[in-house]
Amino acid sequence: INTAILTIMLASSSVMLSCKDNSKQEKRPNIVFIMSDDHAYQAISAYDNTLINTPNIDRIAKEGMLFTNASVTNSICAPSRATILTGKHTHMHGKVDNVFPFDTTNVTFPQLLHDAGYQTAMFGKLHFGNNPKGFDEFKILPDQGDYYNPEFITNKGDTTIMGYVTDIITDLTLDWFDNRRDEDKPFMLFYLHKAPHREWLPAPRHYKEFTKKTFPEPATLFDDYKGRGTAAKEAEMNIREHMTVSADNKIYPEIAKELGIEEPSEWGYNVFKSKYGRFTEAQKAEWDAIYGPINEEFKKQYPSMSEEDFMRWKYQRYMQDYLGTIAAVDENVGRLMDYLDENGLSENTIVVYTSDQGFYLGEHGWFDKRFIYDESFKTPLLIKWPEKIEAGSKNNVMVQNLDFAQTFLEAADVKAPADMQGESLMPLLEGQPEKWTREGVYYHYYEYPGFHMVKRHYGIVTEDYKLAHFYYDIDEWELYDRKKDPMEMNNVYDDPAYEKVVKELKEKLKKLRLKYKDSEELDQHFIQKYKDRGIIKSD
Ligand code: SGN
Ligand code: CA
Repeated sequence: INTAILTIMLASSSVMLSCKDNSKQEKRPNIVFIMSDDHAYQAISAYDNTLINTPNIDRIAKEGMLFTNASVTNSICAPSRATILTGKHTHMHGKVDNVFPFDTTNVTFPQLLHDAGYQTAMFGKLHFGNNPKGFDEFKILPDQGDYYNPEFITNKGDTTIMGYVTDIITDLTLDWFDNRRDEDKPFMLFYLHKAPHREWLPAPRHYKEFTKKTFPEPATLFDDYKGRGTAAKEAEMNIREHMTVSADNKIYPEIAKELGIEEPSEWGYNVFKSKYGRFTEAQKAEWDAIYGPINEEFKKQYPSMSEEDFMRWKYQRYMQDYLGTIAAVDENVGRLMDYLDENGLSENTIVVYTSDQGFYLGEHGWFDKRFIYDESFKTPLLIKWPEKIEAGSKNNVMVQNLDFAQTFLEAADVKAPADMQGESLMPLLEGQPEKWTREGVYYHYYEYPGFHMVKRHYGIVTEDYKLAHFYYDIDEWELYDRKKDPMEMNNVYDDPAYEKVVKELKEKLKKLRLKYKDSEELDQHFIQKYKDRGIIKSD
């Protein structure tokens, strides 16, 4: 009898416990983490409406908070994503570049949320080299993925889905909401766009519209890099010199060859052919109807184009396609936001919109990213959470992608591991910026030699200054006065007027390196890996 009573008591207490747990869990917020790939803040109208209107992305800021000073710790795809997941600088989680695989023994915040009872799902582009851990469900693009008729890796095998990637990622997400979301649990959803990553293929409904537009040129489109160091001069990301006329500007390889245009490499032609080769006959016909006449017009004009005209033409082609892909991202973010509203999910859901880094839209004559300079260092960040964040608020403090993990863990009432290196954004979200004490942030870029040839560098960024050390095959320092020279045109490192500033910042940088456990030895360790791989020849 005693055993029977005990069993009943135990059973009922566990029912009570689980009821209690459920009511507690219901209060924990859902998290929707929206990230696009290479989405420059200059191309979100909540920041600047010169280039494009993004009413749906802007809704997140209107109903929440716009961060004007958010940045990444290493401006490149996979390292940024690994930092977001682990809450650590790239030298600590080890994924310092797009080259080497992510070490899956790292603890990521989705694993911790999953252990704490969250339902977890990921749809879209992860770009990691391996599958994410801690997810109940994922459907991710292999590597960079494709814009048209993309393949997906899922936890139930691989599949190809016909159509346009940005629409498909949203369809997959809404299908999960409708059919597999567990209403008894809070959820953590990663909704990750491939767009607007290079080679910028918009959906037909948008290329029809955007190829007719003309965009204002940035003031520094014809930058000659005179006021900068060797790294800016030697980087291979100038629109005129390094952007391909075929893959990037969508000139058919036959026409480019006929005109005698020398591509930076055969690569441009091959990428064009492989992307165009994915189209169905109907997609090809729609494409040709719009891009065919652009090609014909270019054929007529190119022979008499000056170098300047060519730069201008390439910039316009670049913007038309890049921004065209963003139009689809914005529409689809709207679909998701509407779904949350219509299903009573908006109130207790944190919605984040960000990118894996910033991007150059012709500033300094560039495309791509990687540098500590503002357009690539900064990243868009908009957060909405009606329960906590005052609608329409703005925040100017220096936050980083390093801070997401601890923020989400705190929001979910889960203790963050002691070795995470960010800071929870909770005080900022709750309108208590005085609790935020960070004075400067640390940055370190590694992928050199590699695509676009941006040299290895690390540095410190404060509200007023930016100090960077470019190393490995050079030893150069750069200092920018962010207030007086917001476009970062003049390196004032050797200017005697800044002697004191240099001294102080070097001291602060040294302290940050120590705090985050970065060092000369680690710099050498990551160079050695390139030697072992044969990317760098051993001396
Ligand atoms: C590709 C791009 C590069 C880009 C890297 C890294 N070329 O190699 O322009 O810098 O990816 O991008 S592409 O035309 O082949 O796409 S990242 O976002 O994945 O880091
Ligand atoms: Ca990216």
